[in-house]
Order: sequence, then structure tokens, then C-alpha cells
Amino acid sequence: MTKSALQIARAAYQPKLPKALRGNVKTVAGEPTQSVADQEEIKKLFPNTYGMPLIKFENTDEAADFAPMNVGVILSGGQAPGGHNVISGLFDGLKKLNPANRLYGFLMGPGGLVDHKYIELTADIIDEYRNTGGFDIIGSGRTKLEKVDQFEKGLEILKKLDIKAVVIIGGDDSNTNACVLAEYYAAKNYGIQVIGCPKTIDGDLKNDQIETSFGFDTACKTYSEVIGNIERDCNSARKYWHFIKLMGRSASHIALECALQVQPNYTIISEEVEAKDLSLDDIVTDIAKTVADRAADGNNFGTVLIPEGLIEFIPAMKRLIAELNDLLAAKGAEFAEVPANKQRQYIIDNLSKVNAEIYASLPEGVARQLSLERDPHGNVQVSLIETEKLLSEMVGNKLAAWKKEGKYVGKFSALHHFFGYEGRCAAPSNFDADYCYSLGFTASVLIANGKTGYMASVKNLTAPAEQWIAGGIPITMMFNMERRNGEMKPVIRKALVDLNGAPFKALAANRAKWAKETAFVYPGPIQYFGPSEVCDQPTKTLQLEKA
Ligand code: FBP
Repeated sequence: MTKSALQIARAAYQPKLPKALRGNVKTVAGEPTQSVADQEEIKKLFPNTYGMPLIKFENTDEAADFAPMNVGVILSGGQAPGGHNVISGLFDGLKKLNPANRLYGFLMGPGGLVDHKYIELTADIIDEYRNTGGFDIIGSGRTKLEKVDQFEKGLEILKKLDIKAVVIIGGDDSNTNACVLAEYYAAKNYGIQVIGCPKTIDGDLKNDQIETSFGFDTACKTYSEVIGNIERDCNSARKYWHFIKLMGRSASHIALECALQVQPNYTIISEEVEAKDLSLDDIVTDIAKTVADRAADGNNFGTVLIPEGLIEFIPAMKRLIAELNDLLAAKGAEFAEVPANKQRQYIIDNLSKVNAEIYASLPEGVARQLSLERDPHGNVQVSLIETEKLLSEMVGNKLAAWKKEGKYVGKFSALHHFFGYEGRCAAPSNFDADYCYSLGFTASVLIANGKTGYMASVKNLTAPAEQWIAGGIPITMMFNMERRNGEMKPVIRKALVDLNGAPFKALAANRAKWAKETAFVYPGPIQYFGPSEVCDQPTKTLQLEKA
């Protein structure tokens, strides 16, 4: 396989580990814990894994002997930079405990466990993937591990391979399911441990215990590099408005972090839209005002950042979509018979007055998307809606109207971008390379110490890596009860952008200035070699949260 010069150099990078993981490690247990909410219900559902203590690792002079063991690993959900380093850290940690230990990777996500698809991860395979992006070492998938027959099918292969523990690398849902699996195997006395690991570029798996999910750092830095490049182009040509949508299924952490890094002219934060009950028209009017104000200063250019999940956070759009779902579920057959050129009017005639008005105000393409694209559950696939085009078209219409009224003088020409997949498999930054390697190493120590139902944790992440604190968090500690598909379920609480948190406040304090002035910052590409202040900086979000 041909490799780039950087790939070759990067393969030799030795990720930094917290001091506690470098020599002999002992575990220090804290007080018993409880879930963040709904304690009684969750305790009942998880009698074997509820209330366990927080675990912290410390150095010790005493070396312990660990019998050989086999471990399995699964990558779950969307790719995030650093996944390969979690696996290499896990591998090295296991080999340090006992060179006879073996690691198996289940292929293409949790489905690999159920379908018994696996490979043994040997040193030569691991060496090919150290410090690389992607999940291709074993692949990933979105099969949900939540049913007893899946757990039992998984058990068959775990027994066959004599696997003592499984590490599930995933987001909030995958870690929730990791805990359900840990509880099930513990209740049945199967002797199989399950450890979770916090992954997702979306950055929404974080709480008092988990400072950040891995991959967020690299993905945001990758997007910020290209947004910075666009800003420089924009500031050179001075003739385009760039509407840039950024990944993040639900929370706006990525848009917020990128905004803090590149200082764009306008940033939408979905959580603020919801909290202020803003309508689509409110958002469009505000962007159009920014465009008009800049035009008055002779600046017919700028950048707008849009979080991927926006539509579902606009309360009025949410209500429209819910009524559309019901309407099409009830009258789908009749609607299908309506000629294409009359479908828009059919929908307007069948919606309540308030929703009909909103629907009628939408550009043709988006209105069509809302009436056509349904997922297998009959829901609109909001992620397919090109919000960047929707917004720029509506802003354009508003500006044209203002022009007629003499309220706006200027030129508005929009370009569109969506950054998501570009960042999910980028080569991990030093931060993610070190963090992920430490998480994997941590998982090996939790397993060796017989822990199950824990998430590997590495804290104190704004300090140099050697001062990081490694240990384990009982997953039940992060649980609360939430309604999912009509049923109350124990789940890890998803972290949305906190409007009282320091990162959002930093945006709020500066955005008026960034809107008017051209205060762009050009972060440039991720650096892997060079001074620490260039190579090892954590995200602005993390720095502000920990300040
Ligand atoms: P995870 O939460 O599984 O890490 O995935 C995050 C994400 O990248 C979102 O940002 C995005 O909306 C989604 O995955 C895209 O999913 P897919 O990979 O199935 O296209």
C-alpha cells in the first residue's frame, strides 16, 4: 500500500499517556455513585451495575500478575478521528498486562458480534493503523445492541473465543446499550465484562464526568481549517456570502467550536433558536439584517455557519413537520394520486392555518423535500434538508423585497457548503491521538481489574497529557429516564449546547462585532510536529469550559 510522507512519519508517533498509566497501576475506588436523575427506577433496572464507585488510577511500586485473557472490541456508529488509537492503546495495554493476551475485533459494528464476524488484531495489523484516521481497521455500523436474542447470540462467539470482556467504542446510545449488555451478562453470571468508550465528533457525549468525546477536537479543527480558507477567499474576492452547514445530528457544539475558531459573520446555534422560540422567518430576517448592514459598509460578502440539526430545533418547523407526518400517514394514498403540480396546494389545503402559512412560505424545493422524503418510520429525514440553501434562498428573497422598499442597497450572491464527512476520518490531532490511546489503555486496566458497566475516562484534559487523570465512570451514573419511541428508557443524557456555558457566552459576547467587522481568523491545518502551543492545543470549547 502506498503511503504519504506524513502517514509514514505519523506512524512513528508515540502517543502521550497520563503518568498513572506509565508504570504499575493501582485502582482507587471512590464513594458509591448514583444516576443523575430517576435514581429509584434506574437502580431497579440495573441491580448489578448501579451505584458502583468512580475509579481512579494511580501509580504503585507493586507489580501485579494478571492471568492471560482475550478481549473483544467493537466500533459503533459514525466515524470519529482517533478510533484506531483507542484500539492500539487497548492492544498495548493488554500486551503490557500479559504478552499472552489477545484482542479480537468484531467487524462492521455491533452487528459483527451478533453475526460472529471478527478478526484477531495482531501486532502487524495494529501497527498499520497507529495514529491514522478512520474506522477501517474493523469497520463500524449502526446496529443497535438492545435485544436479549442479540446478547445471547453474542455470548456464543464470546464463549467460543474465550473472551473475558468487550470494549464498545461509541456515542451516547451505544454506551447506553453497552451498560444494558453489561447488566444482562452480570445478571446471568456469564462472566463477561463490558466497557464503554466515549466517541462522537458531535461532542454531545459529555457531562460532569466525561470532559469531551473523542474525535470532536480533530473534526472541528479540520472544518475550521477549511472554513478559514473560505473566509480568506471570501475576504479576497469580496463578492460572495458563504452559507456553511456543519455536521452534528442534534447538538450545535461543532458549529459553536468552529465559530470560536474562525470568527464568522453569523452563527446559528440551534439550542438558542429553540430557547427563544425563534421562527424560520426570525432567523432569516436576522441574517438578512447582517447582510444589509455589511452591504451598507460596502461589504457584500461574509460567512454564515449553520448547525446540521437546526430544523428540528425551530419550534414552529417541528410542529409543521409533526402535522405533515400525521397528514401523510392518514392521507398518503390520496396524496400520491394528486398530480405533481397540485401537491403543494393539496398540502396547504389540508394543514391547519398556522402550519399552512409556514409551508406556503417555504421555497419550492424544501417544501417538496418535506412532503416526499420519509424514513421507514414515516418521518421526514430532516438531515436531507439542505438548510444552507433554504436559508440563503429565503435571505435572498427578503433582501430583494427590502431592495424594492429601498431598505437595502447591495449585491447578494450565495455559495453553499456542507462539511461533515470531510472531518470524521481525518488523521487524529495530537490531542485526539493521545486522548484516544489513553482511553484504550484505560479500558485494558479496567478489564484487568474485573470492572464491568464502566466507561473509560480520562480527565484534566486541558493540562499536559502526563497530568491527565485516568479511571472509570459507572455508566449508570450518567443515566436518566427519557421517552424513546413512545417508551420510557434509561439513557445517557445527551449534552446540548449550554446557553449559560462559557463557550456560548464567548460567542454571544463577540458576535455583534464579528457580524459588522471582518474579524476572520484563519486557523490553518492541524499541525502534528512543532511547538506544543501549535500542536497540542485542545478545543476552545474545552478550554473555556475548564477555565
Ligand atoms: P455518531 O453520533 O454515531 O458518532 O455519529 C455522528 C454523525 O457523524 C452525525 O454528526 C451525523 O449526523 C451522522 O453521524 C451521520 O450519519 P451517517 O454516518 O449514518 O451518515
